[in-house]
Amino acid sequence: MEFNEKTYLCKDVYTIDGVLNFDGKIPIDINGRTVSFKMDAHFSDLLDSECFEVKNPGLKLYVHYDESLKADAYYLNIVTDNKIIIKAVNMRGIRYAFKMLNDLVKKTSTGYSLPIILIEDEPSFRVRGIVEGYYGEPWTLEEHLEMADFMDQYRLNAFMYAPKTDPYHREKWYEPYPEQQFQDLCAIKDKLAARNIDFYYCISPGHAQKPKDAFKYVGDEDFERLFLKLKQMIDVGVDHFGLFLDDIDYQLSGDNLRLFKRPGIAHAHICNKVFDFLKAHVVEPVLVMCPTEYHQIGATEYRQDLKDFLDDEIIVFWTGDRVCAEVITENDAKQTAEAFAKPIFIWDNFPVSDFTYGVREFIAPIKNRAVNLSDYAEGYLINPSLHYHISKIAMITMAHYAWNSGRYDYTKSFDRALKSVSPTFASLGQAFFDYNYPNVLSHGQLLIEKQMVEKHDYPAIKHYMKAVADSARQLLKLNEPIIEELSPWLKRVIEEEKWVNYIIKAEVDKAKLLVFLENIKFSGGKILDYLLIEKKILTEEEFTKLISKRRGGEWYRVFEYKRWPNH
Ligand code: LOG
Repeated sequence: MEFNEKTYLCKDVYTIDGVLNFDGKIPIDINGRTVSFKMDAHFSDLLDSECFEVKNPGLKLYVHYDESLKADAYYLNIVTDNKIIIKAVNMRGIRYAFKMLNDLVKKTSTGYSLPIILIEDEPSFRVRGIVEGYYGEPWTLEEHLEMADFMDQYRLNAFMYAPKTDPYHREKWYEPYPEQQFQDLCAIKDKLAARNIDFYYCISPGHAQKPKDAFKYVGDEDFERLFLKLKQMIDVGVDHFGLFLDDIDYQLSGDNLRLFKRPGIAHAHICNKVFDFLKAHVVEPVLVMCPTEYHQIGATEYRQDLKDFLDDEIIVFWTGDRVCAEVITENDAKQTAEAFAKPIFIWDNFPVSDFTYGVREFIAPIKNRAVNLSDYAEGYLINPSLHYHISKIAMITMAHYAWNSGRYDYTKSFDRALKSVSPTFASLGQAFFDYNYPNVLSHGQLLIEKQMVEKHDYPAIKHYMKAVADSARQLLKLNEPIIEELSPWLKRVIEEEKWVNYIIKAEVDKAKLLVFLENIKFSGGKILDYLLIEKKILTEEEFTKLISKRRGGEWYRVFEYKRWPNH
C-alpha cells in the first residue's frame, strides 16, 4: 500500500502489503484491562458501526496511554496476530487513531478488510484552528454546528469566536450577551467539546469611538465589567480565552498615559490582570492575546514592553508580514518569536476577504508558509471569510499544512479540498477556479492572461473565456451550499465572457458596459480589465472608479516589490 488518500499526510506509515479479511463486519474486542485511559471508556462510540461490531472473540484492541507522545499524536498498529494497538497521550490522539482505523477499512465482496500497518503520526502545530475574526456577519448557528464536525474531520483543535461585527465581542464588550445569543454560543461550545475541540471565548475591549471611552487601565471600574463578561463564560465551563487588542487606537491619554506611559505596558497590564482573574476561577486557563502591533516582523518598542511585562504563559498572536502575509519565511517567524519571547500563534489572514468589501472571494490553497514555522509558533489559525462554505476550501488546505507542514503540497491539497465538495464540483469547476485563483498569495494565471492580450491572441482569449463561462454555467446547476454563496461570482464571469466577445468584435455599447460594471463582484481573472485598457474603452477616471479602486491596492504584495526590490 502506498501513501493513499487517507495516509498521505501522516508522519510515518509502514506497511507489509498484507490485509486481514473478514466475512461481514469486523469483530472488535475492546479489552478493558489494557485500556489505560480508564476515564474515557466509551471508545466503541468512535468505531464506525457500518463496518465494526464490538464482540468477543474479535480483534483485540488495546488503547495505551503513552506520555512519550506529543499532544494529539497517535500510534496505530494493526498486526497479523489479530491485534490492534493504539497509543496516545490525550483523548484527541485516541480520537484521531480511531478515525484513521475507520478510514483504513475497505469493503470487500464478502465483508471488510484492514491493512497490516503501523502509523506513527503527530501534528506539526500543537494548536490548529480557526479564528473567526473578520469584519462582517458571523457565521450562522447551523454553520457553526456543522463546523464542529468539519474541524473534527480535519483534526483542527481550536476555534476562536471573535467576529468583529458581533457587538458583544467588541463595540459593546462590557454588555453581557443577550440570552438567545448566549445559548447559541453555548451550543457551539458544547458541540465542539463533544469532539474534543477547544472553544476560545474572545473579547476585544480596547475599541472606542472616542478617547474618553477608551478602556480604563487605571482603577477597577472597567476591569469589573470585563470580569463580569468573562465570568458569564467561565460559569458554563469555558477555559480558553482570547483578549484581542488589534485594530484599535492604542495611544494612551489621561490617567492611562500618566500611569502606564506606553501602550505596551498598559496592554501587558490588562492581559496579566485578566490572566490572574482566570487563574483564580479556572483550572489551567489558556489566554491568547492579539497585540495592536500584530503584523510587523521582529522587535518594536511596543513589543519590547510586552516582552518585559507580559506574563510568560500568555500567548501572543502574529499575522505575518503586512496583515495578509503573501509569504511567511522562517526568518520572519524567528525574529518575531524572539521579539516577543513568549509563545506565539500565527493568525493567517487567508481566505478572509473583508478588506475587499464584498468584491472578491478566495478559493485557493494556503501557500508560501515555511515548512518549519512550527519551530517558532505553537499555533496556526486562519481567519476565514464570512462565507462559511467558500472558506472551507482554504481551511482544508490549512488543516493539511498545520498537521504536517513537511509533507504539505498545496496543489495536491487544493485538489483534495475541491473534491471534498464533490468530484463533480472539482472537475466541472476547474476553468472557473483557475480563472478566479489570483489572491493575496498568488498571481495565478494573470501573466498568461496579460500576454494573450498583449499578443492580440483573440482566438485564445475567446477559447479561454468560453471555458470559464461554461464552467461557471455547469457549477450553477449543482445543488451545493457553496454554489449558493458563489453564484454572484459565477454569474459575473458568465457576463464577463459576453463583454470580452463584444470588445473583440468591436461591438461595445458603452452605456450598457457602464451599467454592467456597476456589478461589484470581481473574479481574480483580469482579461476584461486588460482588454478595456488595451482598447482604451474607458476613460482613466472610469477605469479607476469602476475597476482599480474596487480591486484595491496590492499592499500585501511583499514578495517581489518590497522585500526583494532589486529583483
Ligand atoms: C484584523 C482582522 C481582519 C483582517 C483582514 C488582524 C489581527 N485583525 O488589519 O480582523 O479580518 O485584518 O482584513 C485585520 O488581522 N486587521
